[in-house]
Parts: sequence; C-alpha cells; structure tokens
Amino acid sequence: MSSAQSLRLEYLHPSESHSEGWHDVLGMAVFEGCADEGNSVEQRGRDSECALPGSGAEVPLAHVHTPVLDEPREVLEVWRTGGRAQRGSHGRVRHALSGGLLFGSLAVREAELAAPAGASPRTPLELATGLAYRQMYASLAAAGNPHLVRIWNYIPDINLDTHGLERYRQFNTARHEASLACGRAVAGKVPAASALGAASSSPLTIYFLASHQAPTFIENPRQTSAYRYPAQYGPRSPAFSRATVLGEGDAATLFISGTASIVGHRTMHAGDVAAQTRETLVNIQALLEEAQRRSRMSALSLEALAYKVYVRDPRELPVIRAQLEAALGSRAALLYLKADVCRSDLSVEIEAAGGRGLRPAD
Ligand code: 3EB
Repeated sequence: MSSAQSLRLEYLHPSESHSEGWHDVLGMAVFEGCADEGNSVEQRGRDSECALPGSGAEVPLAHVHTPVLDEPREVLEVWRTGGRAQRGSHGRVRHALSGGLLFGSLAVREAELAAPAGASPRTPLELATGLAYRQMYASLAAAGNPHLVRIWNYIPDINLDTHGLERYRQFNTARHEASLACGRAVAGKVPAASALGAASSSPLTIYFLASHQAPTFIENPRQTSAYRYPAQYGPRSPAFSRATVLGEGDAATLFISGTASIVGHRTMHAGDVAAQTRETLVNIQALLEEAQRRSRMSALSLEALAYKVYVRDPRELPVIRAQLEAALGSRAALLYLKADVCRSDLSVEIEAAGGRGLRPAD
C-alpha cells in the first residue's frame, strides 16, 4: 500500500470546515491577516497549535500571518488521508500520523529566546530557527524517522537587515547548522520547501509533511540547485529540493517548492511582474516535466495543480492574476496571499501540489 494513496488537499473557509468531520484530518494551515489587527487569530489565543473552535479534536494547525488577497479573507488548507489520524505532540511540535504520513506544526517567537547581550553569537531569528528545526527533527526521530517530504517556513520580516545580515540569510544559516547538528542532509535528499515573509508581529511558523516512504527528489534543469547557490546569496545556501514526488502512478503526489523568476541562480525580470510570473510558470512547467521523467508519477498538466501565489505588492495582483489565468484558464485552483519573497528583487513566488486527491476537480 502506498502511503500517498489517500492524501487529499482542500481549501475551505473555516465556516465550511465541519462538514466532513475531523477524524481523517492530518493537519491544517490557516491563512489570514496579522495578529495585531485583533482578528480571530487573537481570539483563538495561541500561535499555531490549537484546534479550531468546535472541532472537538486537536488537529495540528499552523496559523500563517499572510493575508488572503481574495474573499473570503480567511482560508484553511486541509490535508486529509483516508484513515483516522493519531494525534499528539512532541516538544513544541503538534503532529498527526496516518497511513505512514506525518504532519507537524510549530511556532517559535523570537522574543522568548533573545539571549542577554553578548551572550550568544547568534541572532534571535537564528536561535528561533535552530530551536524549531531541532524540535522538528526530534519529533521525526520520535515518530520512527519518516522522510521529510515538504516544509513550509513563514518568517516575520524576511527581507529586513538586522545584525548585519538579511533575516532570510540568518534563517538559512541556522537551518543549515541545525540540520548538520542533527545529522540531516543539507543538499541532495532535502525536502521541497517554501520560505516566505510573514507579519512582523508573528512567530516563526513552520509546518511539514513526512512519510515512511522516501520521496523522489527533483531539481529543475533551468535552475542551479538552491543548495548550490553561490555565496553572493548568503553565507549558507538554502537547503531544499525544487520538488518532491511521493508514491507512484495515480497515487503519486507532487510537491513543487516555492518557485520564482530565477534562471541559473539569477533573478530575471526585476521590476517586471508580468514577465516574472511567466518565467515562474516556465520553471513550474520544467519541474512538472522533470518530475514525470524522473519518477513514476502519472502524467499531470499545469492546469491540474493547486497553487499558492505569494504576492509582494497587492497592487500587482491584477497583473499577476491576468498572466496566470491566461496560462492556466479561469478554473485553475489559485490561492493568492500577500507575502514578502526571499529576494527583494522578486515580486512573486508560486508553489504547487498535484496528484489524485489534489486536483481542483476532485
Ligand atoms: C528560490 O528559488 C526562491 O529557502 O526554503 C523558494 C523555496 C525559495 C524555498 C527556502 C526559498 C526556499 O531561491 C526562494
């Protein structure tokens, strides 16, 4: 039996989320505006781990502070399997296990960790990232060491320079160090990932999927592997694969990492958001073809993927949407979120997932 056989993804408004029950929900992320606007994030009280009111179950939930750019303004990303999920926690990680798949979620506030002046050579974000990654690896070890397949990282003020280094680069330094310290890969067999900005007041928020079955790791022939980026992009390279494929044939699930207008290692079309959107789609198409060449997944088309589109400047949304609808049709599954992207010359970043159970038509 393939563990990916029954993985399903849906995007709902929280008011719709009771309809099918919770027993087979592996985990969820809720996307909405920032916590200090007094919205429901505050009413729910906790940063990333609580269940929705009335759910009656402790479903792992990541609160992501990236505003939704369409109505409804609050969207729930729900990962389900066919079977009952076993839920628990390990350290700060809330997790659920079902059918060989593990979902985990955690959040770390930098303010909790600020070392006394001079006490640590690490910045608060490096400390938070190190803690989060060590906790994630410990939770994986406790669950029998499933393979990391996909990670989502949401980093407050991702493009801000502090302590002489952009915060995304601080995150990369700490991710690299924590991974090495825990005996984990920093190149090659590394999960698909996204790393985006989040509201200043939010915690570092991470959620992930792991599997007892190893995924196939996919790189993009048009791009330098991120883990081989030259030092001009920071002292430590980002540790992620361009895509992963879990399972085979019709049961395969494709996870495409956050993808941007980068060819080789260089940003293309700085200042031209329409051209950046088109270049990003060419990258995603190349990844789809490479995934089909390198794994045993069934054929998938660009139109059949479910997308999250991260938009730096909401004023550019109409241009981005027009490009995407021209390429994918108006029925494609696209969730638009406002988020900073990890290079300040990039205006848009797009991630995607595909497979049976992840098709918009399903
Ligand atoms: C890029 O291609 C864009 O650091 O985990 C995309 C996906 C990006 C994941 C990460 C960064 C990450 O370099 C940025």
